[in-house]
Amino acid sequence: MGIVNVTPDSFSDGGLYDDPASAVAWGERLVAEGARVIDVGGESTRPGSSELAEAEELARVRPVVKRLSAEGVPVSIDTRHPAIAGACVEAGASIINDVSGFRDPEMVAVAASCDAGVVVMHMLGEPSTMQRAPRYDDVVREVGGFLLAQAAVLQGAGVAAERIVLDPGIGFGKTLEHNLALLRGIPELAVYGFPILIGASRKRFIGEITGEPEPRERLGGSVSAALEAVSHGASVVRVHDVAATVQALAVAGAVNAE
Ligand code: PMM
Repeated sequence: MGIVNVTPDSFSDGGLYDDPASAVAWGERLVAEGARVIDVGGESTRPGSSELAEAEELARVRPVVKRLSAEGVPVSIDTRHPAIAGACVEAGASIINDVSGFRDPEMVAVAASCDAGVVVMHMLGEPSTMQRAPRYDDVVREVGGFLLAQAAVLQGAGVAAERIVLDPGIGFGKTLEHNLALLRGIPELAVYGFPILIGASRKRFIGEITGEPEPRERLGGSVSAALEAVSHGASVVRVHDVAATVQALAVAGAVNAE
C-alpha cells in the first residue's frame, strides 16, 4: 500500500503533494513502482494535530480518489469522517481506512452500506492526546482485543469477514517498546484470521532506534520494519518508499520461497 498524503503538514511528507494534480502523479508513480493499493489521506493524524474542517479534507482527497480510481488503481481512503468515507467510496475508493477503528457508529453504517474493504486500526485516544504517556498492561492483548471487538461490531452490522483487515496502529498512542511488542506480536494478532496491515514507514520509533531525526532519511529503517512485519505475518505494509520496499520484499520472498 503506497501512501499519498494530500496534506500540508504530515510528519513525513507534508506539503509535497497538496494539490490534486501532483498527488495523482505521485500515486501513479507509486503504482508503477509496484504498489497494489494507494492510500489517499487529507487529514494529518500526526501526534498533536487538530481536526480539519471536513469540507477542506473532502476538497483535497476527492479529486485524487476519483482520478486514480478511474485509472483502475485500487484506492483506499484514509479518513476518520463518515461523510468523507461515503463520498470517496462513491468517487471510486474500494477500501475505507479508519485510524479511529470504526468507533463511530456512523462510520460502521457507511461500511455496512457499501461493499468496500475496511481497515480497522487501533489508536489510544485521539491524535491530539495519544502520545501523552501511553500505558498498557499487555499491549498485544489489549490492542488485539480492541481490534477483534471492532471486527465483531462491523460483522454485526453486515460487513462480511472477508472485507476486514486489522492494523495495530504503530505509533498511535504507543511508546517504542509498545511498537516493538506489537511488531513481534503480529503472529498473535493474525490468529484471529483477519489479514494484518502494518504502517511503520518513516515513523518516530525508527528515529528512536537509529537516532535519525529526519523522517525522509529513515528509508533503511522503514524497509527493515516492512520486512520484519511481513516475516512475522503481515499481509499488507503501508509505505512511503514503494520501490525500495517492493525490491526488498522480492528478495526476501525469493530467499524464503523453499
Ligand atoms: N499511519 C498514518 C496514517 N494512516 N493508516 C493505517 N491503517 N495505519 C497506519 O499506521 C497509519 C495510517 C500516519 O502516517 P503518515 O502521516 O506517514 O501517513
